Amino acid sequence: MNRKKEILFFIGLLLLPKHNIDAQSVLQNITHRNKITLNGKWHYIVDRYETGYYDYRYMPHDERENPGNDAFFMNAKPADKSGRIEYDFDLSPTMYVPGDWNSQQEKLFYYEGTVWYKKSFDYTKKNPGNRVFINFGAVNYRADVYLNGKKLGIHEGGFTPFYFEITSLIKPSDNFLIVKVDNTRKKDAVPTLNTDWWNYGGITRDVDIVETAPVFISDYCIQLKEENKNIIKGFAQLNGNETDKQEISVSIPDLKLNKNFITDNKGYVSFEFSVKGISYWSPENPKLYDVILKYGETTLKDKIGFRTITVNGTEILLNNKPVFLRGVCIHEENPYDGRRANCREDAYLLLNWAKELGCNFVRLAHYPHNEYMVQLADEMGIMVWEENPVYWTVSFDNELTYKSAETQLKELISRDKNRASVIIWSMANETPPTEARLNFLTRLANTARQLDDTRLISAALETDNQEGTLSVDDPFANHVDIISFNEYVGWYDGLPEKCKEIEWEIEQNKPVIISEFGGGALQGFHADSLTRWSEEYQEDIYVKNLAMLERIPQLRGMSPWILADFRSPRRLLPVIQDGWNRKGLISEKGYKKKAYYILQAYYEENKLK
Ligand code: GCB
Repeated sequence: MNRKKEILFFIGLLLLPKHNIDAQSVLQNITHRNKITLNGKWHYIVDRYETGYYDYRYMPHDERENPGNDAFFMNAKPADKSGRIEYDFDLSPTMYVPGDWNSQQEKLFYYEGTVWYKKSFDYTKKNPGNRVFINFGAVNYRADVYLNGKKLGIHEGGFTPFYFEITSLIKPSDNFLIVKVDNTRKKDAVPTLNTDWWNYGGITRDVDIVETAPVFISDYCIQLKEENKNIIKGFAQLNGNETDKQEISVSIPDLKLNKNFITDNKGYVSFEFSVKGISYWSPENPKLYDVILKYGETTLKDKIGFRTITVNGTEILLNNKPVFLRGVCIHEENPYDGRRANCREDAYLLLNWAKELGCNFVRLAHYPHNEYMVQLADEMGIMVWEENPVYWTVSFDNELTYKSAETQLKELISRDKNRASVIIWSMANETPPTEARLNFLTRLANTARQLDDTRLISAALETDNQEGTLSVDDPFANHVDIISFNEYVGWYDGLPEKCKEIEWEIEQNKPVIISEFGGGALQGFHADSLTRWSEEYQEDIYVKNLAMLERIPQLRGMSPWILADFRSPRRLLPVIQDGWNRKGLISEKGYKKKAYYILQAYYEENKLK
């Protein structure tokens, strides 16, 4: 750097907002760590003008040396009867965490903006020398987090976990944790302004206080090697002593395995070891092994399945055997309550429906779902497609947008890399092919492959229609392992009858899965099959699409759109939609539509495919 550039660089650093420290991304395996939950009722203040964040000169309070009592994160109280404090968390209402605010408060149903949350708690460490962290499963979209009047940092991205160390700030009693949550949609964010799902705001996933030894295993990966079913490979990373070489062990009691490894002087070790007699994970045999990692006195348990997932020409191979993906798309929503799904029971509801439908596969659209979904999919034997929220028209030429997409993808891969059920990372959904977008998605795909070479890469693309002949003419198809696309013949594209005329010319020598097809129906509305919104119309779409898709020689699976009706602000037709996307096979009241049974029968017939 020349002198002038150097000076500009340092001036730049000085100008950066002081307190916007990024959260750390993923503390591996929160489930089995030593933790207490902060879930429950939290006080909240709806702050439309961000009064608690900016002063009257529109300067963020948290960028001042002395923020003063007007800053909401100070949680101030008047010192005496003359004191002036114009907010009070303890007099403000409460709502549940985890949970979106839209479904908990009628007046917040459409709200997009800032809400402040406060939770007070006491905490006694189990061991005085231990370290303490706070972990958030997800906050949509931006979280500014403060503990006891100090800013911990920020996190952007509504669907992935993040954490902060709070060892030096936490006290035995009267801690107050304050989170400013802002779900304002932004053009350059990921996702962007326009989506066909509800922008649920809030602390939508679990919040935990995690206590660890001074040095502990913060991350690890343990998976079968892609090319060899008898080799387990992975890594472990220590946090807290990055200077000495240290011993960690990995054991899998059921396989009579116990291995010791020595870290390098950055606390990192990668390993490979051979194993015999593995019972491989599959939908028919969702075997999970107890895996125990040990460092010093502390152990960390996980339940891990071992399988390989590869492609060979146009085949998808699970444990080296061809598999057909009988899937369905799912949004992270409990339709009964019209809210974000946020607990294990919600995950059960959705995945049980999928199982009953005959699925061995689900596409978790269009963003990372909560961890319960993949944990349960592991247990239930359901293969999973996970997706980054690069949806429709994100700002492909904006480097900051790219960085946000990349961070969210990395956080997702980091969180779920030990889940056998997860077989596909999807980079995006229905993005318009331009040069900038190709570059954006290719960089994402390269990042995903670098982080994880044991899974497949895809993206929901679109088809080209040349006089009734459909093909995939998208240069990003060269960068994926599986060609996936959404098609809506019979709904957005002609009437169901049109399916009969469609020819396929998919030239890529790769497996094909249809990431979406379908149409809308109001459950209980019956008419002839040409009447839009009737169950019969939707049924006909399924009958005709399934016959049409059979004509694709490389067809190796599908995930029709969608398991259940879901809320969308774009769906405004009175009586029929009323704010719901009606393409569900199941209504928001849990009733199955006729099309459900068509797909169920098709999957039953194709079980052995
Ligand atoms: C799509 C989108 C999905 C929409 C769906 C629809 O192609 O990928 O997010 O909800 O169509 O219902 O139009």
